[in-house]
Amino acid sequence: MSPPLRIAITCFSTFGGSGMVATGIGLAMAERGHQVHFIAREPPVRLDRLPKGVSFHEVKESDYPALQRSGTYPIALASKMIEVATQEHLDVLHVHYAVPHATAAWMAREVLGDQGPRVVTTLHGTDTTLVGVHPSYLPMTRFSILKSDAVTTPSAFLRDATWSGFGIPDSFPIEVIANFVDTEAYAPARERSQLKAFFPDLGDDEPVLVHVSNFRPVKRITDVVAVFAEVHRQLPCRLVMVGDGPEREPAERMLRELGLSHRVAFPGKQERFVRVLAASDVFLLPSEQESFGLAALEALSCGVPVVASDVGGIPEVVRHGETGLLAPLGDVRAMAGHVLGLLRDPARWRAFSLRARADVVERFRQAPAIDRYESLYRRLAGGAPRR
Ligand code: GMT
Repeated sequence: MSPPLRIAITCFSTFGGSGMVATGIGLAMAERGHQVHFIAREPPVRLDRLPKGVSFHEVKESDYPALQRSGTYPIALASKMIEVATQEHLDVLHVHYAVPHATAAWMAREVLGDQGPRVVTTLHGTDTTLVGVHPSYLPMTRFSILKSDAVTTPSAFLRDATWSGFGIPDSFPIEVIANFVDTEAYAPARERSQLKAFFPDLGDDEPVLVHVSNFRPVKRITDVVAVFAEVHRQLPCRLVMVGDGPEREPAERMLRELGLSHRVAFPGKQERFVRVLAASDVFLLPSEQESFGLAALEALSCGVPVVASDVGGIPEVVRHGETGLLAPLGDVRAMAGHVLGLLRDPARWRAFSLRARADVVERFRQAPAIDRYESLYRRLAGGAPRR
């Protein structure tokens, strides 16, 4: 039997898909007997327990006044990576989101030399499509990607966008390992009582739309409201908006102006929203950009069809016409038409729901994805050449 690996994982800890994926990988690796060290500013949201084999290393920054707004986090992070790598004899350092994690990993590895761990960088989205290619970050992000011993993306879309956005030749290997979902935790369960907590007067057949995100501009939250308003005009329904962020206020204002506030619930950031999700009828994701769309995957896993914009990696997750329906970016009328087409035809909705669940079980289960990461780690730890 191969010996257990010593793995460190760095990610952003706040409400967001990349931290959830990173945490899922770490916990699954620990279950397989590997030693896992999370290195981050604070424990990732889904790391609410430290099971056997898992430890957390906090990155602390100095509060010295002259350093304020000087962006010293990558230095503090690299220093912590060096400390953990030295103490724990790490085999692999897996960083999620290139800016600034891949750069901190490169710095740490430069200090540690040939004894240092192999670096895996998983790109997640805006680290390629928005932030990483911003002129303020591009040269360092590109360099840090090229210096990683292995690079992965959750979709073919993001792999191709990385090659083109950073001017990296497509001979540079980027492995696509799709994000995954815990299909047991995210399973169909249509308990209407979950929704009545938000809407006590909810009618038995009244449809409920749902959206989950960090409410950043890229999610086009006001399009969620516009789609809902158009559907509601033709078929009374409700909307649950799980999450929080900068676009919540404009969305609430828009709902007040439309006189629809009483039809919409904003439960805020919720870690345990799966039962609300599973009880809802259609998941809305009209994003400007998504490298993958983890929230959509979680909905599909619960058998909830998705109506989304046809951008980025979404078509790799949502099969148009089978598990969900896609429309051009910003085309809220088309999206509303898609929602109505599902809600008005229960047999069609049911066919989408069954196919959604089956497709997720076939393509996005956790175990095969973890197998891919584990064999990548073993390949690197076993002496694959360094970059
Ligand atoms: O890149 C971001 O905007 C943040 C990132 C995150 O931390 O959640 O989201 C990205 O990574 C997720 C997990 O891989 C994907 O499901 C999201 O589609 C992706 N977001 C974008 O591409 C906008």
